[in-house]
Amino acid sequence: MQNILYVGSAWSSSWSVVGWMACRLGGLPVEMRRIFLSRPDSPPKLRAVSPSGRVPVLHLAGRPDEAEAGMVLWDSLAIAEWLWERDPGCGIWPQDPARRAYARCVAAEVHSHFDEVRNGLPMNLIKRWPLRDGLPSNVKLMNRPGVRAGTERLEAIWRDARARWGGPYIAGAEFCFADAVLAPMCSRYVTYGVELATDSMDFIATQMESPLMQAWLARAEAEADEVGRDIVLMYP
Ligand SMILES: N[C@@H](CCC(=O)N[C@@H](CS)C(=O)NCC(=O)O)C(=O)O
Repeated sequence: MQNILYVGSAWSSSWSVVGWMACRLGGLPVEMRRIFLSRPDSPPKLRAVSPSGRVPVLHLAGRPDEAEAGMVLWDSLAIAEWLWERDPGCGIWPQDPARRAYARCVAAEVHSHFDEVRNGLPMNLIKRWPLRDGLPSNVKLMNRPGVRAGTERLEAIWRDARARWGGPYIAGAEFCFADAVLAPMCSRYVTYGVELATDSMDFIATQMESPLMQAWLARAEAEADEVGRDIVLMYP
């Protein structure tokens, strides 16, 4: 029996990135199964595997005598915390308690909030927003309610984290689960060509260049070839 991680499309399902990165940071081998979202048959397919009707959702294998065998974990943060409990030395959180507490705050805040940024700048890892008169035509998107305020809060988090822990990642030298939650957020500013402060652009570049993000981007590129780039570019 294999652990199975159900995910959405690699190019557009931001929480799927988070769930997959959690499994990698936690050292859990998984078989990935994709369910396309936003299709007429998506809701029944999602409900068949996920109590919330959302992905990522992790179906655990394991021996019948293990407490969690056969369990279904249906939220990225819950998956990450289960992985940490299973192996507290794994890469989900920093080993240092202060860094770990900080990383947990960041992950929890970003997991709980920022819907305006998510909806205003939908994730699309393949698309690049067009230029008009040499400038990205993203002004309207950034002016959607809450997008600027959310962006300013994200920039404040990145700035504080680097000042406190020295970077390049949120709690120092090691990429942890808080970075996994932030990586898809960062990708939105690349997709829409949004110019932020120099230190924010540097944080975003670090996230986009991390080995885990690079591996996920390769998956998104392969999927775009498989599905057809014209279709992928139509989203959102
Ligand atoms: N809080 C959840 C959020 C999961 C979520 O909203 N996933 C989206 C995809 S990115 C989803 O499954 N949406 C259902 C749909 O589009 O039908 C988590 O952290 O796992």
